[in-house]
Amino acid sequence: MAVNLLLGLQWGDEGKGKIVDVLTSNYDIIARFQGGPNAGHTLIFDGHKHVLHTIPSGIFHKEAINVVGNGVVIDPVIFKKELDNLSQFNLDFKTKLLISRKAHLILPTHRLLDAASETSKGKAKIGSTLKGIGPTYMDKTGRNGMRVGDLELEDWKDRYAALTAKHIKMIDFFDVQLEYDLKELEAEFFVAVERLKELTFIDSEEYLNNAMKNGKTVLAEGAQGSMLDIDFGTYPFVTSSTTTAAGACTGLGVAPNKIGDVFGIFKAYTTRVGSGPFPTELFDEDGATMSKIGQEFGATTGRPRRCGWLDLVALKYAIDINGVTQLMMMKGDVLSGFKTLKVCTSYNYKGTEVKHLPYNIEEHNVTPIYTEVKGWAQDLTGMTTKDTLPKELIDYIKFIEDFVEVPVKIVSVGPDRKQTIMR
Ligand code: 2SA
Ligand code: MG
Repeated sequence: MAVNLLLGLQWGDEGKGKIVDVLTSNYDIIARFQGGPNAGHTLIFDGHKHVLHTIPSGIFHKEAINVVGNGVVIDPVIFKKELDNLSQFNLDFKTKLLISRKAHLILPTHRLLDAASETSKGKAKIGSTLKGIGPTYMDKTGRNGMRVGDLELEDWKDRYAALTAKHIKMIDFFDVQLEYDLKELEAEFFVAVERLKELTFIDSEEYLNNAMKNGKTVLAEGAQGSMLDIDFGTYPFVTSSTTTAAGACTGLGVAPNKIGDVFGIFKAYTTRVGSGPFPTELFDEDGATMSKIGQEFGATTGRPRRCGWLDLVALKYAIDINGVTQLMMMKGDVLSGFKTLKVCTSYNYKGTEVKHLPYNIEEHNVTPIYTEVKGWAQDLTGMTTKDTLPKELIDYIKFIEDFVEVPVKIVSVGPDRKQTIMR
């Protein structure tokens, strides 16, 4: 049995949470392999909206087991809040939600370090979610981090104290004004750790490989997007984990030859939250319409997301890196009413037309070259079958498929589980 992957191909917020939720009934296990509470996966069903940060999006399905893999970073405080928010559903977390012992912990001081680093950068800041993601992965690769499994050791509080003391010195080094009450943060952290310890810790690589040997199906749920990948994204304006397909191997302990289908999710347009280059960004009425109709606000921080046209150069780049086998197009409904749609099909890079993503895509180096296609007027949100989709939308999809050479298998026409059309 293989692991299928589901990944965002742009700068995050493609709608991964919704699609995992739609697909979950086909899988025994849903696993997160990277990122942490910087993610905001929104699920809408039965008229209610739920935002998940660390917990995999299969949690609402009766049968699915949800695994938080070793590549994830966990903030016990945010995790506890997430569990508390789900209390109304009477879910059996002890059996449905399994946590890798090798996942790293976000300490309160990691969050403070994130804030100190961002403040010290001034205008050049990354625009991080301030959840402590960067500093936690730094401690992981710097071999200083604390892991979930450490919480089973007698002396975990000593380790915590030593790492925190080091962080405080580092915060001082940044020399920025930061208000915090460490005692208060610590008290909250210790309570949250006790809640986390009530869950089941596992050696997730062994668990997943055994499960697959026993015929179980696994869906690995990515967070953020390929253009935020630590290696292949718009560095340094990226997150600190491997958001691309390879991250599922290192973040779960499954071998590359166990990867089956790779589902690539993209929006019919593009959004980005945080700083960094975004060649097709719009600063006009069209961008404002996408933002308004698409309700483009960060699901974790509430920040407005920047909006722009679909960038097929960047999309094709992401598809290649991930080995995408099927595409899923989200939020086509938001584009209803645009007479003409622009699609970026190449860049003018320092005076030359290029069809690949160059090393520098800052706006002074890159201008998008657009192909115009006809828009559609119809409201898509009530449509349920592919036969009802307007011709112009089908042409738009066909244009994308021809360019990237991968089929679009799902078209989402609204945020609800039910607003999903299979092709
Ligand atoms: P970080 O916090 O260190 O990972 O931030 C680094 C960059 O990665 C971006 N990033 C994201 N981009 C889109 N969506 C994300 N999740 C939330 C959402 C974001 C929010 O679902 O809306 O609520 O603001 C996410 N997480 C990280 C981030 O903006 C930085 O550019
Ligand atoms: Mg999101």
